[in-house]
Amino acid sequence: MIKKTIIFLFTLFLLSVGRANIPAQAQQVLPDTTIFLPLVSKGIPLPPADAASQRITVPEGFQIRIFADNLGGKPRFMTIGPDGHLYISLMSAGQVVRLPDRNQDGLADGVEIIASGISLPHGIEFYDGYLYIASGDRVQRMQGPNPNGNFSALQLVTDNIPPPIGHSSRTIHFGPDGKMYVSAGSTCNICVETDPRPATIMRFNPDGSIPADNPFANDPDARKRPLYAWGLRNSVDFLWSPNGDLWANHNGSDGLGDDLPPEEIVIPVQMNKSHGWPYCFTPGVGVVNANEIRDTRLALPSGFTCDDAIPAIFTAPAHSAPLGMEIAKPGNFPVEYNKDLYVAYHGSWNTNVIANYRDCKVERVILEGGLPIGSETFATGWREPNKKCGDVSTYGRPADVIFGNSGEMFISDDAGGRVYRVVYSK
Ligand SMILES: [Ca+2]
Ligand SMILES: [Ca+2]
Ligand SMILES: [Ca+2]
Repeated sequence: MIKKTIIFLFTLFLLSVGRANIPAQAQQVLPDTTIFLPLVSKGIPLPPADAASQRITVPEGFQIRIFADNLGGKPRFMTIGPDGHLYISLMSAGQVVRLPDRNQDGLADGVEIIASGISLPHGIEFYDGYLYIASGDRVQRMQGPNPNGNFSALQLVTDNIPPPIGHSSRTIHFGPDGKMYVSAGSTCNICVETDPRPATIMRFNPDGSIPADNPFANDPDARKRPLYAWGLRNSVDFLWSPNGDLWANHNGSDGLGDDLPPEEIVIPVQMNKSHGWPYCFTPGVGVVNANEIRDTRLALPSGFTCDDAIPAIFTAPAHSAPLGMEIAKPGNFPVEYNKDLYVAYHGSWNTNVIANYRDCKVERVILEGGLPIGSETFATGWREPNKKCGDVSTYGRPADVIFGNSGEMFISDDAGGRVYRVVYSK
């Protein structure tokens, strides 16, 4: 019986060779875990060793491979579509593309352009039949994908988003309340913004209108109406915790040396509250339980103290530069790994002492009872020894981390132009 099954599976494998052009739907009727028996370990395909597996270190039992290479235009944020395929923004190319793996060999089959001509597309997320795209000064959406994989034309959702001055990435996620949240970083390193929208997380209805329970829903200044939370210098990513809380990261300011301010990795965001910047920051590195302290470069506004700011509950060394992050999904990683938070650190360009050069890596933030209790390096090796991330010798810099439907990890790399796939295969 076992022998028969193996012959059957091997026949399916042979049949599947050379079928790259058959429609996705036809392929989906094939068993999806055992067709590629020769390459499969623990039910998940593992391509042969490559340049990434030779230089990037991951924990024992994990394997990293290049999923897609030669992606121009700074690959940044990723999401998995309702079709199970990976979508990614190519920020400086103005495109959103799909990287399907229809033959399920663990390698992207090609690059399919879904949208183009967008100014600085960054955050992307599917919601209620649409792909939403947050870009420089707007959110747009497209209906789809239809069964042929196609999308409708782009339509404007809202342009009540600050223009891309300074920090230009715009990140979008839909909350458990069915609202659309968009983060926008500051225009400057440290300053008092004149436009109320930079350095905030904004909240909209999915059609771009303003929820009636927003703190400034009826403000005469229309720019204030989407504001949800502020004092967030550059929250490149945010998500909802296992307990349903909104967590954002935040890239701290420059100019206070190699060690200050600590990088705020997990900020439990609260509506209608400041989270510190530009006046205050969370002290300490690691698990913290302390009020924010003064950044004395700016005078406090009247009626505000650092005790009024919501502090981070987990921080990292200054200039670590957290970008995309996601909590693991079950299916592939061992149970002790598959409930933790994984964060792409872009690494530092702005530290001076070699020992303080912050690595470009993927960090595992260990969660217990739904809260961070510590962290460790999960994937490292992109920079050369004693060189800064961003140096010409750097192989790449992680920009986003997401998990696929089988629990495998994808890492985007906006310096190397790649997406990597990490699986546990012991
Ligand atoms: Ca493939
Ligand atoms: Ca803060
Ligand atoms: Ca994310």
